[in-house]
Amino acid sequence: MMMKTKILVILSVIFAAVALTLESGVYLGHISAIKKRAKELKEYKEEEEREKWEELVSPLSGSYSGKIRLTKVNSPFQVNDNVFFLDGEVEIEAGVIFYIANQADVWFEGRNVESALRIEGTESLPVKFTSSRSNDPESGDWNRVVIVNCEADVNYAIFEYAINGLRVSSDVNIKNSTFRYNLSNGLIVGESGSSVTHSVEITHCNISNNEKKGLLVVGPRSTAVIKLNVISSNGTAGLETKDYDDVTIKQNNIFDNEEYDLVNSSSRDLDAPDNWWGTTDTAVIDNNIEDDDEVTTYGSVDFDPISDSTFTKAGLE
Ligand SMILES: [Ca+2]
Ligand SMILES: [Ca+2]
Repeated sequence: MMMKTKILVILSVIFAAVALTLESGVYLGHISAIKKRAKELKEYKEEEEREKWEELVSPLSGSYSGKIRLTKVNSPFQVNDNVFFLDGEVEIEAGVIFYIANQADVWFEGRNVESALRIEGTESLPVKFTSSRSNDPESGDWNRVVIVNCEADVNYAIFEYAINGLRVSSDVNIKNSTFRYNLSNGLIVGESGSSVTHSVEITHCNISNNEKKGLLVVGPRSTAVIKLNVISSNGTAGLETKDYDDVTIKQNNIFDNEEYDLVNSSSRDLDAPDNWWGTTDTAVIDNNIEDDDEVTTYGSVDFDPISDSTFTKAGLE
């Protein structure tokens, strides 16, 4: 190759390299501008999203709808009369406390649109629904929490000193929650006469010291999974199944309830295998279960096989 051509080739390579460097610089500049813009857009959207949520302050009264957030900073919330959260989304932060008075109700309900509720308690900061007489609370001080037509996730919540702690007629997942010191029942699943189908999961809960039933399943269209709970020291029954489509009762510790551990007041036979009943004496277990032996119109309960020891994983995680 001639010297002149060589130089030309070298020069054109250098030019190309310089051009490429410049171009990639411009290109990188473009990328970072796009990234910056995307970040701004994301922040703007997040801000806009935040603005759409309404943060409530105490006292609560009347009805609220839309996107509602109850924060620990604004807690505790005084409830003096019935409060309704309707047609929207509700988020309740860990550590929020509701002081409820005068036999008031707290409703979470979708009336015109399906609603959603998230109770986001933690082990150290549960969400508490309790009596406004915090120094001297008594069972029955307030009425109940109701969740109806409202998909709900309930984690680490406490329902205490009500008439009925909680009634649910929705697709609800209840975990790590405590139902105690209620005048009537701790937790009611379903609604008699309802034709709406819903499924309820109750796991890792402590249901104890309620004066009537710890847990009552009355919904004719309910599918309920009741697993790894501790159900003890309730009055008339630890657990009563009255009406249901499908109920699974498994790996619970159900013991030391005053009158009966389990009542099957449905005419259908019930399977409740693999639970700990506080004893391995099957005659004693059957005596503590009110079924066809005690009331001829009731279905029987097949509790075989029984667990021969307590489920250590049952109760709060
Ligand atoms: Ca029996
Ligand atoms: Ca029996």
